[in-house]
Amino acid sequence: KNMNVAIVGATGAVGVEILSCLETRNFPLASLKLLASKRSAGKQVAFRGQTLTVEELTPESFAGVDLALFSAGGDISRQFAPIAAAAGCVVVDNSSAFRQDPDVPLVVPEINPEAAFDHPRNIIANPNCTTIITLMALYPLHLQFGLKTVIASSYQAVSGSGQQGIAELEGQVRAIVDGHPVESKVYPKQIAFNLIPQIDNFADNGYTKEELKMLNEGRKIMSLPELNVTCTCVRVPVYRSHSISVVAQFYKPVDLELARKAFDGKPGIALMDDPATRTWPTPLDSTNGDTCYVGRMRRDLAVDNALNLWVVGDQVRKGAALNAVQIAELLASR
Ligand code: 2RA
Repeated sequence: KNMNVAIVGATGAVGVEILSCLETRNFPLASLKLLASKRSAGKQVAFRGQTLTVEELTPESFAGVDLALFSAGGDISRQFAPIAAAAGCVVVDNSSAFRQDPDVPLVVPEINPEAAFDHPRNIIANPNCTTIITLMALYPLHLQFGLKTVIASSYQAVSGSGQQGIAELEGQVRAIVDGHPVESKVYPKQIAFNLIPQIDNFADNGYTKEELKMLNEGRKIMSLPELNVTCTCVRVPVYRSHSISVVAQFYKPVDLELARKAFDGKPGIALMDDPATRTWPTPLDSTNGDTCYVGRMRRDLAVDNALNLWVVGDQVRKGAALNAVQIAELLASR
């Protein structure tokens, strides 16, 4: 069914990638509307050999729209997603605004596709990028061994902060190479050649909201209310892909050879793992691609009945834009 689609936040890092996914995946479009702030209105954007003009987002923008893909921050989603939904539009929202709402499904198409069709508020939430990428590796293992506990550390690309994050890293590297003073606006300290152990705000328990997303979203997406997750999320000077180091403990006895086969035939995830040939995935291997990669898989030495593994994935694509478009494809398929 050809759909009338709108992209809210069309000029942002994720919005641009959503457009690319719609184009390369030949999404069944009846029409496409690009919506952004007043500042971006009027911009010309190439799409399928045509030129589209970015329009200013207003409450009236959703008339005649079947599906709206939002990636313009939580405030815009909280204000406009209910307006779009009330206009009869189904919203796929990339922000964290509705993810924990019991009436809003939180969907990774490879994990819980059926949840996408139960959206009483006409809103479907796209999970956080780090959650999506980590679960792409953990879910096949969960099916084999029953996931119990996750201990993770993430190494998150600056694209997670949008175009401004990418620009800050590039600007700082250039300044350092040229011997010019370094400016930090997006992050509290220099990110170039550095690591920042805070992503999003702190909660009362000393964790950041980013770290609690892995716990809360993991439980909801896999319907595992007993799942235990502890996570440290770190910003690293990488442009586009997130990497996560994971210790995953299971209920059923773990078998490494069986675990290595768990990804066979699973779309969107692949093993890249052979220590003998120094084969393991890096952020540059997943950047601009649709596939998440798993490597360094081994039985954990400290935690019983657990696997230790390394996962990488493109934060802008599978972490955000591609996952949202795949949800849209699920809806278009019915
Ligand atoms: C980040 N996951 O990386 C958050 C939002 N994209 O900043």
